[in-house]
Amino acid sequence: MHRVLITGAGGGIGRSLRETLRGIYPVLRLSDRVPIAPARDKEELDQTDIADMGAVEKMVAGVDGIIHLGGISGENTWENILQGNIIGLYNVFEAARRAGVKRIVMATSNHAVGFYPRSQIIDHRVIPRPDSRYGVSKAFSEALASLYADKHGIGFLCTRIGNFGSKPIDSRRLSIWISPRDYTQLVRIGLEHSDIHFEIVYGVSGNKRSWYDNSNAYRLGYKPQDDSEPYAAEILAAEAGQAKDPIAERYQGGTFCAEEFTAKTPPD
Ligand code: 15L
Repeated sequence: MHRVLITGAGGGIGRSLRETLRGIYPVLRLSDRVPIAPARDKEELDQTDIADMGAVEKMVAGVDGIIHLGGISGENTWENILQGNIIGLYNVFEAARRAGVKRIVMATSNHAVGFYPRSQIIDHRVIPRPDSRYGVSKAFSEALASLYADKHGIGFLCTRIGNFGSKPIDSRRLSIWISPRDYTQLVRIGLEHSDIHFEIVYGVSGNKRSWYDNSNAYRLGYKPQDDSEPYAAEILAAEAGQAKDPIAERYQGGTFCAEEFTAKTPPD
């Protein structure tokens, strides 16, 4: 990997990877829809709306690998999801194919499978159960990645990210938190592992309270260094006695499941 492109480089995960991958690859190309902090040595800046195919073709020219974080990162209107996460995503994968890119690390999300109950441990083989339009777009991203792997030979690591941050922020995130250094490790596996065709892994730290069987990540060499457990007592004490939405509490996707929920009975 000589030149690695990060899309969505101005967002929280992008800004963090900009630092943790600095010096790991000879050139980082940093792209976002909005202006980002000025380029330093060994960095290239790009401003692209990924819904614009012409701009996307320029964005991917000359890159060896892509970390695709761009697009909409939470629930939104269908029109915005369509532009950013369906059309924009297609443009990135298709332009990558035309440019001969060999590897893509994709930021998919726990919300592609958010309607699995918290009582169930799920692995990378379960069928999608999206909890939102956003979650549907992430399930679409995994399907499109599978197509571009099988038909065009691009290697994909789809990372179903839980919640990225320096520490878990609430009780739900104790099960799905990922630290910056653990996510950096997963991204590097995605770009550098010698044998990746199409893989789904959970982008979570080694959390004791995890809802995921992340054996596929471990098979690829992932050794998480962090666990949310040291934060658990304080978070649980702070939430004790708080009123909670029963739908949000029942499912892994939390409030993404509860928003706009109109079914008479909660699904199994
Ligand atoms: C996501 O997929 C979002 O990108 C992030 O903002 C959080 O909402 C996260 O999921 C989560 O479930 O906590």
